[in-house]
Amino acid sequence: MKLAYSIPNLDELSLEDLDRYLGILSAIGYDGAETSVCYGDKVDREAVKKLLEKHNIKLSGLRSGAIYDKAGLRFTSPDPEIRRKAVDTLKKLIDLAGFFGCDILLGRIQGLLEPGEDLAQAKKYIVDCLRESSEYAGKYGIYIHYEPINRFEMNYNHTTKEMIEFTKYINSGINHEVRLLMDVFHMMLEDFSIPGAFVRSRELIGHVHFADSTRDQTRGVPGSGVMNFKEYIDVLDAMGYNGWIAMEVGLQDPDYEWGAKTSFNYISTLIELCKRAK
Ligand code: LER
Ligand code: MN
Repeated sequence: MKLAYSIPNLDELSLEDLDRYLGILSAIGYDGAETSVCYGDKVDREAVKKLLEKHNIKLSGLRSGAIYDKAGLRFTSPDPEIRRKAVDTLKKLIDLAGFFGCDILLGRIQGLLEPGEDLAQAKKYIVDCLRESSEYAGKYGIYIHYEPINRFEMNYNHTTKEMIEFTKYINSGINHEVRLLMDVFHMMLEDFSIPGAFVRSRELIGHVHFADSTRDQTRGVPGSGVMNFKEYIDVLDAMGYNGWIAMEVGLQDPDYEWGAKTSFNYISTLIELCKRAK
């Protein structure tokens, strides 16, 4: 399992600040940094690549939520123009991810359902948009990881069980499968049990987010709340999961370095203890 920590949105970070964040994470011992981008074609990919190589840090994935939160584009829009723009903007992000050889993390771009919109029709739109996008990602050999999101941040597609079913249906019509992004913060709010949700996701799990239950949507540092990370790590290990675990924790400076260090020390210790358990 590889550990990553969040950095601010790549297309809003100066190269100096990116250099600083990557230096902090590299010094702590992280394998990766996770970030969000709205317009993939606006990122100076060569300069970013140089800084990643300088600090020996990989991108664990590119989050796509800003395409909805910043550009206001969504898969569920009744307006075909908006859906087309959402997919085309995502494809530019996939081009960037393909350049870095990292995957795409996706959830919010499906968009909140507006009053009066029909969920069944909205899900049909999502199927078309995601199938087209996943096949496009296949060109680069990278994957889209689709995230179940809790009821306070999205108004449908909440539980692991319903998202396994929905993702299997999406995959039934394409060659390059969509995978699942399992985020313990959402699982805590929506699933019967987190270990059970992980085990059920085993055929589709492709990426994991860790954060603790405290604080608001900025999410708490692992160890600061009620989450049992020892159990989650052991279940992931038992499932043979060896992908990314990205800490999706608040980015407030000046706590940033403290949060990154505390998270790394806590989670990497549990991973080591799990490895050594007979
Ligand atoms: C993104 O990974 C996430 O967990 C939530 O912020 C989605 O709304
Ligand atoms: Mn998440």
